[in-house]
Amino acid sequence: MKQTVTVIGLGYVGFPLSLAIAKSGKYKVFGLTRNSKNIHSIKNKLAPIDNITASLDIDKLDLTVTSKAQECLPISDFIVICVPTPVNKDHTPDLFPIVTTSKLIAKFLRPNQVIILESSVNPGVCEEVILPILETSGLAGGIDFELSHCPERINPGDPKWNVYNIARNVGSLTKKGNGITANFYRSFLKARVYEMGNLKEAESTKILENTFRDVNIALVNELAQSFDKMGINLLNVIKGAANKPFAFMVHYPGCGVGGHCIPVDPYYLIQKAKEIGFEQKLMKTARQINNNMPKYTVNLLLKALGKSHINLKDIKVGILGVTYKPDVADTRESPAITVLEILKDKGINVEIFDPFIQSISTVKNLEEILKQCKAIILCTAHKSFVTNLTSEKLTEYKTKILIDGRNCLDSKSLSQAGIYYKGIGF
Ligand code: SAJ
Repeated sequence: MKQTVTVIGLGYVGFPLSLAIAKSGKYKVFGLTRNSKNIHSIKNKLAPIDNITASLDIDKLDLTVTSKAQECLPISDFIVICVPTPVNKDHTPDLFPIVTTSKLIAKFLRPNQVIILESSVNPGVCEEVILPILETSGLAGGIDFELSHCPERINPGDPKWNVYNIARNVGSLTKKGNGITANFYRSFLKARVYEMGNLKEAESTKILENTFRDVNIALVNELAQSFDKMGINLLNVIKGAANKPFAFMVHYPGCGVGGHCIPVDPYYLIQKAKEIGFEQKLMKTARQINNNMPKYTVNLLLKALGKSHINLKDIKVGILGVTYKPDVADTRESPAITVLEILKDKGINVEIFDPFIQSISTVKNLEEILKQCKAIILCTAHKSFVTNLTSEKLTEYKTKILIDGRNCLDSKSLSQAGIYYKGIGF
């Protein structure tokens, strides 16, 4: 008799996961979501997200998608929580999705169920937030049911790393429960599954991974500003440092840090540390540096306009790309959105084009924006931009200024064509 699994949340994390579990053929899988759009897509055999591993044939799988918790939670052996863990406007953690989901599970909780959180949280959320809510059922965690944490590691748009081959860490209330949860993941993944000492260790691995990335990006973003003043090409310096065969990991400067992980996760730990009276100075400074990059990028444009004796009133600025990373239709925490807000606050006329986000685009294609805008800020290195924004094309459309927020274009040929080209860090 197959065991039953319910995955709550069918976005970038939950949908590929529910597919992977269903594809193993070992479980009856339910996808539980309130998102009727996702339910509709999946019932019509369409992946609700553009994650590469998710565009597979859905109707051959034992995967039932529903919005009715009573249909699946009471009969599930494993319940996996894959709901968003965003931050509020003041950067404090927004645990509302986790809390409401935990309350929903508590309503149907029964003995021997294994509740697994995949969403990224700071150390302590499982035991201090989720566990007390689940125990309102009258059942005791670690005795009547298990609570585990297996932090998600999805890298949207990555053609190589996917839910099947990315190693995972698992932490639980009890050692026995940890073994059960680790073996559950081992039953449908190819990757190694590592058993951590406890829930807090598992929660902390994810925060460390992403804070590490945010701090290192902040380092090169700060260097981009000082090296620019010193007339040093940071990209060449990074290239040189990268040929060191050990103890160096490349990160690149840019117009800012977006996405649902990197710019968000550090705030969870900053807040947790604050609650216990500790200030995470380095993480906070890194967040300030990265959050300032959209403003720094706009200032590069203003400087270019000044140097080119172009009045702000006389020009329309084109924004190329609004997603937070290339070729992924996701604008969460995207620095491009902040660039747009800054330009609009300055009363600058803008046009927007992102082939992945038609809803925000104000023109239909790249040619249209080049025709209308003689000053361009590139915020996302979509493949189509890198391929088409050649010196020939920009000369044809008489582009005057190009601020390359992702250092992804051929600076030499554009400058030689007489275009005022400026990257971040050179
Ligand atoms: N960015 C830089 N400079 C860099 C790298 C990234 O400015 O050197 C910017 C990107 O433009 C983007 C943001 O940071 O706006 C985040 O980029 P990302 O490549 O980290 O993209 P994410 O958010 O999809 O990160 C995911 C994360 N995966 C999980 O959290 C499970 C992250 O941990 C991975 O390290 C990352 O993929 C990856 O390796 O690509």
